[in-house]
Amino acid sequence: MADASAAPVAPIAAADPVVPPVLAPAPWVEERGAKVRITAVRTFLTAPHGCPHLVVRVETNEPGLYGLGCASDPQRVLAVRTVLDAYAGPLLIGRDPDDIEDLHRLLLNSGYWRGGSVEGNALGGIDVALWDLKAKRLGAPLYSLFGGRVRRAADAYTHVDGADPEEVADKVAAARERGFRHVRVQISVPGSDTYGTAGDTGRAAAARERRVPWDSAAYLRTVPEALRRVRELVGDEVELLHDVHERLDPRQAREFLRRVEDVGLYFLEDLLAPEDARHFARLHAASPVPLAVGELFHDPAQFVALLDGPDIDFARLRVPTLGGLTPARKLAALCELRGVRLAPHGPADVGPLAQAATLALDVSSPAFGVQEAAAFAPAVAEVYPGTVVPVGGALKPPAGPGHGVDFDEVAARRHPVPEPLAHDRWALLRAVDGSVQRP
Ligand code: GCO
Ligand code: MG
Repeated sequence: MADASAAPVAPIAAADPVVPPVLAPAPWVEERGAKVRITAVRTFLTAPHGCPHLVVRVETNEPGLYGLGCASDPQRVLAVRTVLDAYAGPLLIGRDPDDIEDLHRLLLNSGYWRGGSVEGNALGGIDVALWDLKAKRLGAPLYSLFGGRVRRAADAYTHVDGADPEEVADKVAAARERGFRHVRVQISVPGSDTYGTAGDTGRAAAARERRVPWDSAAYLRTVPEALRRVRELVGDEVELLHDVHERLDPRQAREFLRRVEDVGLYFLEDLLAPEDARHFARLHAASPVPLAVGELFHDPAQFVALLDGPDIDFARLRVPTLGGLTPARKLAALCELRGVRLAPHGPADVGPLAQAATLALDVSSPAFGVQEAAAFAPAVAEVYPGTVVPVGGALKPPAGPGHGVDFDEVAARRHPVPEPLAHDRWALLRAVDGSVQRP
Protein backbone atom coordinates (compact mmCIF):
# COMPACT_ATOMS: atom_id res chain seq x y z
CA MET A 1 0.00 0.00 0.00
CA ALA A 2 1.67 3.29 -1.08
CA ASP A 3 2.49 5.69 1.74
CA ALA A 4 -0.26 8.31 1.44
CA SER A 5 2.07 10.94 2.98
CA ALA A 6 4.59 10.52 0.13
CA ALA A 7 5.09 13.57 -2.08
CA PRO A 8 2.40 13.70 -4.75
CA VAL A 9 3.59 12.50 -8.16
CA ALA A 10 3.98 15.53 -10.42
CA PRO A 11 1.67 15.26 -13.46
CA ILE A 12 3.40 15.00 -16.84
CA ALA A 13 3.74 18.66 -17.79
CA ALA A 14 2.50 19.62 -21.24
CA ALA A 15 6.12 20.49 -21.99
CA ASP A 16 7.13 16.85 -21.52
CA PRO A 17 5.49 15.25 -24.57
CA VAL A 18 5.28 11.49 -24.63
CA VAL A 19 7.76 11.18 -27.48
CA PRO A 20 7.67 7.70 -28.99
CA PRO A 21 10.93 6.39 -30.46
CA VAL A 22 11.30 7.15 -34.14
CA LEU A 23 10.21 3.94 -35.80
CA ALA A 24 11.97 2.49 -38.77
CA PRO A 25 10.99 4.14 -42.06
CA ALA A 26 8.86 2.24 -44.58
CA PRO A 27 10.92 -0.60 -46.10
CA TRP A 28 11.00 0.89 -49.59
CA VAL A 29 12.33 4.30 -48.56
CA GLU A 30 15.96 3.09 -48.32
CA GLU A 31 15.63 1.42 -51.77
CA ARG A 32 14.61 4.71 -53.29
CA GLY A 33 17.56 6.50 -51.80
CA ALA A 34 15.35 9.50 -51.13
CA LYS A 35 17.24 12.16 -49.21
CA VAL A 36 14.48 14.53 -48.05
CA ARG A 37 13.43 13.85 -44.46
CA ILE A 38 10.96 15.46 -42.06
CA THR A 39 12.90 17.29 -39.37
CA ALA A 40 10.11 18.97 -37.39
CA VAL A 41 6.33 19.28 -37.07
CA ARG A 42 5.58 22.65 -35.50
CA THR A 43 2.22 24.06 -34.35
CA PHE A 44 1.17 27.68 -34.02
CA LEU A 45 -1.93 29.18 -32.41
CA THR A 46 -3.24 32.45 -33.78
CA ALA A 47 -6.60 34.22 -34.08
CA PRO A 48 -6.53 36.98 -36.73
CA HIS A 49 -10.26 36.45 -37.32
CA GLY A 50 -11.09 36.00 -33.62
CA CYS A 51 -11.70 32.24 -33.69
CA PRO A 52 -8.62 30.10 -32.88
CA HIS A 53 -6.57 28.82 -35.85
CA LEU A 54 -4.06 26.02 -35.30
CA VAL A 55 -1.38 26.03 -38.00
CA VAL A 56 0.81 22.99 -38.71
CA ARG A 57 4.19 23.41 -40.39
CA VAL A 58 6.03 20.27 -41.51
CA GLU A 59 9.72 21.13 -41.96
CA THR A 60 12.40 19.16 -43.82
CA ASN A 61 16.17 18.93 -44.11
CA GLU A 62 15.95 20.74 -47.46
CA PRO A 63 16.45 24.48 -46.79
CA GLY A 64 13.23 26.45 -47.36
CA LEU A 65 11.16 23.33 -48.07
CA TYR A 66 8.17 23.05 -45.73
CA GLY A 67 4.44 22.35 -45.94
CA LEU A 68 1.57 24.16 -44.20
CA GLY A 69 -1.78 22.84 -42.97
CA CYS A 70 -4.66 23.93 -40.73
CA ALA A 71 -5.81 21.81 -37.77
CA SER A 72 -8.51 24.16 -36.50
CA ASP A 73 -11.24 22.64 -34.37
CA PRO A 74 -12.34 25.89 -32.70
CA GLN A 75 -14.00 24.03 -29.84
CA ARG A 76 -11.03 21.74 -28.96
CA VAL A 77 -7.96 23.49 -30.34
CA LEU A 78 -5.69 22.80 -27.33
CA ALA A 79 -6.51 19.09 -27.48
CA VAL A 80 -5.66 18.99 -31.20
CA ARG A 81 -2.36 20.74 -30.48
CA THR A 82 -1.50 18.14 -27.84
CA VAL A 83 -2.15 15.29 -30.28
CA LEU A 84 0.19 16.99 -32.75
CA ASP A 85 2.94 18.02 -30.32
CA ALA A 86 2.98 14.92 -28.14
CA TYR A 87 2.08 12.09 -30.47
CA ALA A 88 1.59 12.60 -34.23
CA GLY A 89 4.43 15.08 -34.80
CA PRO A 90 7.21 13.05 -33.15
CA LEU A 91 6.13 9.97 -35.15
CA LEU A 92 7.02 11.76 -38.39
CA ILE A 93 10.54 12.88 -37.50
CA GLY A 94 13.09 11.30 -39.83
CA ARG A 95 10.50 10.06 -42.31
CA ASP A 96 10.26 10.71 -46.04
CA PRO A 97 7.44 13.23 -46.62
CA ASP A 98 6.70 11.81 -50.05
CA ASP A 99 4.65 8.78 -48.96
CA ILE A 100 1.54 10.67 -47.89
CA GLU A 101 -0.87 7.73 -47.98
CA ASP A 102 1.56 5.59 -45.94
CA LEU A 103 2.07 8.34 -43.36
CA HIS A 104 -1.68 8.97 -43.15
CA ARG A 105 -2.33 5.30 -42.40
CA LEU A 106 0.57 5.14 -39.96
CA LEU A 107 -0.78 8.13 -38.01
CA LEU A 108 -4.40 6.99 -38.21
CA ASN A 109 -3.53 3.59 -36.76
CA SER A 110 -1.00 4.90 -34.25
CA GLY A 111 -3.83 5.95 -31.93
CA TYR A 112 -5.49 2.52 -32.14
CA TRP A 113 -8.95 3.94 -31.33
CA ARG A 114 -9.51 5.91 -34.50
CA GLY A 115 -11.78 8.78 -35.32
CA GLY A 116 -13.22 11.90 -33.79
CA SER A 117 -12.71 15.56 -34.58
CA VAL A 118 -9.62 16.03 -32.38
CA GLU A 119 -7.72 13.21 -34.06
CA GLY A 120 -9.18 14.14 -37.44
CA ASN A 121 -8.04 17.75 -37.28
CA ALA A 122 -4.57 16.77 -36.07
CA LEU A 123 -4.12 14.35 -38.97
CA GLY A 124 -5.83 16.80 -41.32
CA GLY A 125 -3.31 19.53 -40.51
CA ILE A 126 -0.38 17.22 -41.20
CA ASP A 127 -1.96 15.70 -44.32
CA VAL A 128 -2.62 19.07 -45.96
CA ALA A 129 0.93 20.15 -45.08
CA LEU A 130 2.35 17.00 -46.72
CA TRP A 131 0.34 17.59 -49.92
CA ASP A 132 1.47 21.23 -49.92
CA LEU A 133 5.07 20.05 -49.49
CA LYS A 134 4.85 17.48 -52.27
CA ALA A 135 3.46 20.02 -54.74
CA LYS A 136 6.17 22.53 -53.76
CA ARG A 137 8.87 19.93 -54.41
CA LEU A 138 7.39 19.40 -57.88
CA GLY A 139 7.04 23.14 -58.43
CA ALA A 140 3.37 22.64 -59.25
CA PRO A 141 0.04 24.00 -58.00
CA LEU A 142 -1.62 21.48 -55.70
CA TYR A 143 -4.61 20.91 -57.99
CA SER A 144 -2.28 19.62 -60.73
CA LEU A 145 -1.43 16.63 -58.48
CA PHE A 146 -5.18 15.82 -58.48
CA GLY A 147 -5.41 15.60 -62.26
CA GLY A 148 -5.50 19.31 -63.02
CA ARG A 149 -8.48 21.65 -63.24
CA VAL A 150 -11.94 20.93 -64.59
CA ARG A 151 -13.16 24.51 -63.95
CA ARG A 152 -11.71 27.98 -63.86
CA ALA A 153 -12.73 28.74 -60.26
CA ALA A 154 -15.01 27.48 -57.49
CA ASP A 155 -18.46 29.08 -57.26
CA ALA A 156 -18.76 30.43 -53.71
CA TYR A 157 -21.57 31.30 -51.36
CA THR A 158 -21.60 34.06 -48.81
CA HIS A 159 -23.68 34.47 -45.64
CA VAL A 160 -26.37 37.11 -45.01
CA ASP A 161 -28.77 37.38 -42.11
CA GLY A 162 -31.39 39.79 -40.87
CA ALA A 163 -34.26 40.49 -38.50
CA ASP A 164 -36.89 40.27 -41.24
CA PRO A 165 -37.25 39.25 -44.93
CA GLU A 166 -36.85 42.84 -46.14
CA GLU A 167 -33.49 43.28 -44.39
CA VAL A 168 -32.34 39.89 -45.66
CA ALA A 169 -33.47 40.70 -49.22
CA ASP A 170 -31.49 43.96 -49.16
CA LYS A 171 -28.36 42.05 -48.11
CA VAL A 172 -28.93 39.42 -50.81
CA ALA A 173 -29.06 42.25 -53.35
CA ALA A 174 -25.80 43.66 -51.95
CA ALA A 175 -24.18 40.21 -52.17
CA ARG A 176 -25.29 39.96 -55.81
CA GLU A 177 -23.70 43.34 -56.43
CA ARG A 178 -20.45 41.80 -55.19
CA GLY A 179 -20.88 39.04 -57.75
CA PHE A 180 -22.31 36.23 -55.63
CA ARG A 181 -24.79 33.93 -57.37
CA HIS A 182 -25.23 31.80 -54.22
CA VAL A 183 -26.27 33.34 -50.89
CA ARG A 184 -27.00 31.64 -47.55
CA VAL A 185 -29.86 33.37 -45.75
CA GLN A 186 -30.54 33.13 -41.99
CA ILE A 187 -33.47 34.98 -40.43
CA SER A 188 -33.93 35.92 -36.76
CA VAL A 189 -36.88 34.40 -34.90
CA PRO A 190 -38.29 36.77 -32.24
CA GLY A 191 -37.83 35.27 -28.76
CA SER A 192 -35.65 32.41 -29.98
CA ASP A 193 -31.92 31.90 -30.39
CA THR A 194 -31.39 31.64 -34.15
CA TYR A 195 -28.17 30.23 -35.59
CA GLY A 196 -26.27 32.55 -37.89
CA THR A 197 -28.08 35.77 -36.92
CA ALA A 198 -27.53 38.57 -34.43
CA GLY A 199 -29.63 36.52 -31.98
CA ASP A 200 -27.21 33.59 -32.16
CA THR A 201 -26.33 32.75 -28.53
CA GLY A 202 -22.88 31.66 -29.51
CA ARG A 203 -22.23 34.61 -31.74
CA ALA A 204 -23.19 37.66 -29.75
CA ALA A 205 -21.69 37.98 -26.28
CA ALA A 206 -24.76 40.01 -25.34
CA ALA A 207 -26.98 37.09 -26.28
CA ARG A 208 -25.08 35.00 -23.73
CA GLU A 209 -26.37 37.20 -20.96
CA ARG A 210 -29.88 37.03 -22.35
CA ARG A 211 -29.54 33.24 -22.61
CA VAL A 212 -32.26 33.24 -25.23
CA PRO A 213 -33.67 29.72 -25.59
CA TRP A 214 -34.05 27.84 -28.89
CA ASP A 215 -37.76 27.62 -29.78
CA SER A 216 -38.27 25.09 -32.56
CA ALA A 217 -42.02 25.80 -32.75
CA ALA A 218 -41.36 29.50 -33.31
CA TYR A 219 -38.69 28.63 -35.90
CA LEU A 220 -41.13 26.36 -37.76
CA ARG A 221 -43.86 29.01 -37.66
CA THR A 222 -41.60 31.87 -38.79
CA VAL A 223 -38.74 30.84 -41.07
CA PRO A 224 -40.49 28.97 -43.93
CA GLU A 225 -42.83 31.93 -44.47
CA ALA A 226 -39.91 34.37 -44.18
CA LEU A 227 -37.84 32.39 -46.72
CA ARG A 228 -40.81 32.46 -49.11
CA ARG A 229 -41.02 36.24 -48.67
CA VAL A 230 -37.30 36.63 -49.32
CA ARG A 231 -37.68 34.65 -52.55
CA GLU A 232 -40.55 36.95 -53.62
CA LEU A 233 -38.39 40.00 -52.94
CA VAL A 234 -35.15 38.80 -54.60
CA GLY A 235 -36.61 36.92 -57.56
CA ASP A 236 -35.46 33.63 -59.09
CA GLU A 237 -32.06 34.59 -60.45
CA VAL A 238 -30.11 34.01 -57.26
CA GLU A 239 -29.49 30.70 -55.50
CA LEU A 240 -30.69 30.77 -51.89
CA LEU A 241 -29.37 28.38 -49.24
CA HIS A 242 -30.43 27.96 -45.61
CA ASP A 243 -28.72 26.26 -42.65
CA VAL A 244 -31.06 24.57 -40.14
CA HIS A 245 -27.96 23.77 -38.09
CA GLU A 246 -29.21 20.40 -36.80
CA ARG A 247 -31.88 21.95 -34.58
CA LEU A 248 -34.98 20.01 -35.60
CA ASP A 249 -36.08 16.49 -34.71
CA PRO A 250 -37.15 14.20 -37.60
CA ARG A 251 -40.84 15.02 -37.22
CA GLN A 252 -40.19 18.79 -37.22
CA ALA A 253 -37.74 18.35 -40.11
CA ARG A 254 -40.41 16.66 -42.20
CA GLU A 255 -42.80 19.55 -41.55
CA PHE A 256 -40.14 22.19 -42.22
CA LEU A 257 -39.26 20.49 -45.51
CA ARG A 258 -42.93 20.51 -46.56
CA ARG A 259 -43.27 24.21 -45.75
CA VAL A 260 -40.21 25.34 -47.75
CA GLU A 261 -40.89 23.20 -50.82
CA ASP A 262 -41.86 26.17 -53.01
CA VAL A 263 -38.97 28.47 -52.03
CA GLY A 264 -36.68 26.93 -54.65
CA LEU A 265 -33.71 26.50 -52.27
CA TYR A 266 -30.35 25.53 -53.79
CA PHE A 267 -29.92 23.39 -50.67
CA LEU A 268 -31.13 23.07 -47.11
CA GLU A 269 -28.22 22.38 -44.76
CA ASP A 270 -28.08 20.19 -41.65
CA LEU A 271 -31.82 19.54 -41.59
CA LEU A 272 -31.00 16.81 -39.06
CA ALA A 273 -28.22 16.16 -36.56
CA PRO A 274 -25.75 13.36 -37.37
CA GLU A 275 -27.43 11.24 -34.69
CA ASP A 276 -30.66 11.29 -36.76
CA ALA A 277 -29.00 10.73 -40.16
CA ARG A 278 -30.92 7.47 -40.71
CA HIS A 279 -34.03 9.63 -41.34
CA PHE A 280 -32.48 11.33 -44.39
CA ALA A 281 -33.53 8.48 -46.69
CA ARG A 282 -37.22 9.00 -46.02
CA LEU A 283 -37.03 12.80 -46.01
CA HIS A 284 -35.01 12.87 -49.23
CA ALA A 285 -37.46 10.54 -50.98
CA ALA A 286 -40.45 12.63 -49.90
CA SER A 287 -39.26 16.08 -51.03
CA PRO A 288 -37.60 17.78 -54.01
CA VAL A 289 -35.70 20.17 -51.70
CA PRO A 290 -31.93 19.45 -52.10
CA LEU A 291 -30.33 18.38 -48.82
CA ALA A 292 -26.76 19.17 -47.73
CA VAL A 293 -25.06 17.60 -44.71
CA GLY A 294 -21.63 16.79 -43.41
CA GLU A 295 -19.74 19.59 -41.66
CA LEU A 296 -20.25 17.67 -38.40
CA PHE A 297 -19.02 14.37 -39.88
CA HIS A 298 -15.53 13.43 -38.70
CA ASP A 299 -15.42 10.02 -40.39
CA PRO A 300 -15.78 9.49 -44.17
CA ALA A 301 -17.89 6.43 -43.33
CA GLN A 302 -20.64 8.77 -42.09
CA PHE A 303 -20.93 10.09 -45.64
CA VAL A 304 -20.69 6.64 -47.21
CA ALA A 305 -23.82 5.56 -45.32
CA LEU A 306 -25.74 8.37 -47.05
CA LEU A 307 -24.27 7.91 -50.51
CA ASP A 308 -25.80 4.51 -51.26
CA GLY A 309 -29.31 5.89 -51.78
CA PRO A 310 -28.15 8.57 -52.21
CA ASP A 311 -30.06 10.17 -49.37
CA ILE A 312 -28.46 13.62 -49.75
CA ASP A 313 -27.64 15.96 -52.64
CA PHE A 314 -24.57 17.81 -51.30
CA ALA A 315 -21.68 16.60 -49.11
CA ARG A 316 -20.56 19.39 -46.76
CA LEU A 317 -17.13 17.89 -46.13
CA ARG A 318 -14.71 19.72 -43.81
CA VAL A 319 -11.21 18.81 -45.00
CA PRO A 320 -9.33 19.34 -41.68
CA THR A 321 -11.88 17.40 -39.61
CA LEU A 322 -11.99 14.44 -42.03
CA GLY A 323 -8.21 13.98 -41.69
CA GLY A 324 -7.11 16.01 -44.68
CA LEU A 325 -7.07 15.76 -48.45
CA THR A 326 -6.14 12.07 -48.50
CA PRO A 327 -9.58 10.92 -47.23
CA ALA A 328 -11.39 13.92 -48.74
CA ARG A 329 -10.23 13.02 -52.27
CA LYS A 330 -11.53 9.47 -51.89
CA LEU A 331 -14.85 10.80 -50.67
CA ALA A 332 -15.01 13.26 -53.58
CA ALA A 333 -14.51 10.39 -56.03
CA LEU A 334 -17.31 8.39 -54.40
CA CYS A 335 -19.60 11.43 -54.49
CA GLU A 336 -18.84 11.78 -58.20
CA LEU A 337 -19.79 8.16 -58.84
CA ARG A 338 -23.00 8.54 -56.80
CA GLY A 339 -24.14 11.83 -58.35
CA VAL A 340 -23.74 13.75 -55.07
CA ARG A 341 -22.07 17.15 -55.27
CA LEU A 342 -19.47 18.70 -53.00
CA ALA A 343 -20.27 21.80 -50.95
CA PRO A 344 -17.20 21.97 -48.69
CA HIS A 345 -17.43 23.68 -45.29
CA GLY A 346 -15.54 26.93 -45.14
CA PRO A 347 -16.52 29.56 -42.56
CA ALA A 348 -13.75 31.52 -40.84
CA ASP A 349 -12.85 28.67 -38.48
CA VAL A 350 -11.51 26.88 -41.54
CA GLY A 351 -8.38 28.96 -42.00
CA PRO A 352 -6.95 30.12 -45.35
CA LEU A 353 -4.48 27.19 -45.47
CA ALA A 354 -7.30 24.61 -45.33
CA GLN A 355 -9.45 26.77 -47.59
CA ALA A 356 -6.72 26.82 -50.26
CA ALA A 357 -6.27 23.05 -49.91
CA THR A 358 -10.02 22.55 -50.28
CA LEU A 359 -9.97 24.78 -53.35
CA ALA A 360 -7.48 22.44 -55.01
CA LEU A 361 -10.11 19.73 -54.61
CA ASP A 362 -12.95 22.04 -55.72
CA VAL A 363 -11.36 22.93 -59.06
CA SER A 364 -10.16 19.39 -59.84
CA SER A 365 -13.25 17.36 -58.89
CA PRO A 366 -16.11 16.96 -61.39
CA ALA A 367 -18.39 16.46 -58.35
CA PHE A 368 -17.92 20.01 -57.06
CA GLY A 369 -21.04 22.12 -56.49
CA VAL A 370 -20.37 25.20 -54.38
CA GLN A 371 -17.78 26.36 -51.80
CA GLU A 372 -18.62 28.15 -48.57
CA ALA A 373 -16.57 31.36 -48.56
CA ALA A 374 -15.57 32.89 -45.23
CA ALA A 375 -15.60 36.68 -45.06
CA PHE A 376 -12.19 36.80 -43.34
CA ALA A 377 -11.24 39.84 -41.23
CA PRO A 378 -8.52 42.05 -42.84
CA ALA A 379 -5.86 40.81 -40.37
CA VAL A 380 -6.16 37.29 -41.78
CA ALA A 381 -4.37 38.15 -45.03
CA GLU A 382 -1.49 39.60 -42.97
CA VAL A 383 -0.99 36.28 -41.15
CA TYR A 384 -1.60 34.15 -44.24
CA PRO A 385 -0.02 35.74 -47.35
CA GLY A 386 -1.87 34.52 -50.42
CA THR A 387 -5.26 34.21 -48.66
CA VAL A 388 -7.88 33.70 -51.36
CA VAL A 389 -10.80 36.15 -51.47
CA PRO A 390 -13.95 35.76 -53.56
CA VAL A 391 -13.94 37.61 -56.87
CA GLY A 392 -17.15 37.70 -58.88
CA GLY A 393 -18.76 35.22 -56.51
CA ALA A 394 -16.03 32.62 -57.00
CA LEU A 395 -12.76 31.53 -55.42
CA LYS A 396 -9.80 31.06 -57.73
CA PRO A 397 -7.01 28.78 -56.49
CA PRO A 398 -3.60 30.43 -56.16
CA ALA A 399 -1.11 29.55 -58.90
CA GLY A 400 1.10 27.75 -56.39
CA PRO A 401 3.43 25.96 -56.11
CA GLY A 402 1.64 24.03 -53.41
CA HIS A 403 -1.73 25.25 -52.21
CA GLY A 404 -0.37 28.77 -52.59
CA VAL A 405 -0.95 30.21 -49.10
CA ASP A 406 1.90 30.95 -46.69
CA PHE A 407 2.06 31.63 -42.95
CA ASP A 408 3.76 34.63 -41.31
CA GLU A 409 4.80 33.51 -37.83
CA VAL A 410 5.68 37.05 -36.69
CA ALA A 411 2.34 38.49 -37.82
CA ALA A 412 0.59 35.53 -36.17
CA ARG A 413 2.00 36.55 -32.81
CA ARG A 414 0.27 39.90 -33.18
CA HIS A 415 -3.08 38.07 -33.11
CA PRO A 416 -2.98 35.79 -30.06
CA VAL A 417 -5.91 33.52 -29.28
CA PRO A 418 -8.22 35.32 -26.85
CA GLU A 419 -8.08 34.02 -23.26
CA PRO A 420 -10.07 32.28 -21.96
CA LEU A 421 -10.72 30.29 -25.12
CA ALA A 422 -14.38 30.74 -26.06
CA HIS A 423 -14.90 27.00 -26.25
CA ASP A 424 -18.25 27.24 -24.50
CA ARG A 425 -20.02 28.72 -27.52
CA TRP A 426 -22.09 25.58 -28.07
CA ALA A 427 -22.58 24.79 -24.38
CA LEU A 428 -24.80 27.82 -23.77
CA LEU A 429 -27.77 26.83 -25.85
CA ARG A 430 -30.92 25.48 -24.22
CA ALA A 431 -34.39 24.80 -25.57
CA VAL A 432 -37.56 26.41 -24.25
CA ASP A 433 -38.04 23.54 -21.77
CA GLY A 434 -34.56 24.17 -20.34
CA SER A 435 -32.95 21.09 -21.90
CA VAL A 436 -29.55 21.34 -23.58
CA GLN A 437 -30.06 22.02 -27.27
CA ARG A 438 -27.85 20.57 -30.03
CA PRO A 439 -25.94 23.60 -31.38
C1 GCO B 1 -21.50 26.69 -41.42
C2 GCO B 1 -21.37 26.15 -40.04
C3 GCO B 1 -20.58 26.98 -39.07
C4 GCO B 1 -20.40 26.24 -37.77
C5 GCO B 1 -19.03 26.51 -37.18
C6 GCO B 1 -18.79 25.68 -35.92
O1 GCO B 1 -22.41 26.26 -42.12
O2 GCO B 1 -20.60 27.50 -41.79
O3 GCO B 1 -22.63 25.78 -39.56
O4 GCO B 1 -21.11 28.23 -38.89
O5 GCO B 1 -21.39 26.60 -36.87
O6 GCO B 1 -18.09 26.18 -38.17
O7 GCO B 1 -17.55 25.99 -35.36
MG1 MG C 1 -23.53 24.76 -41.25
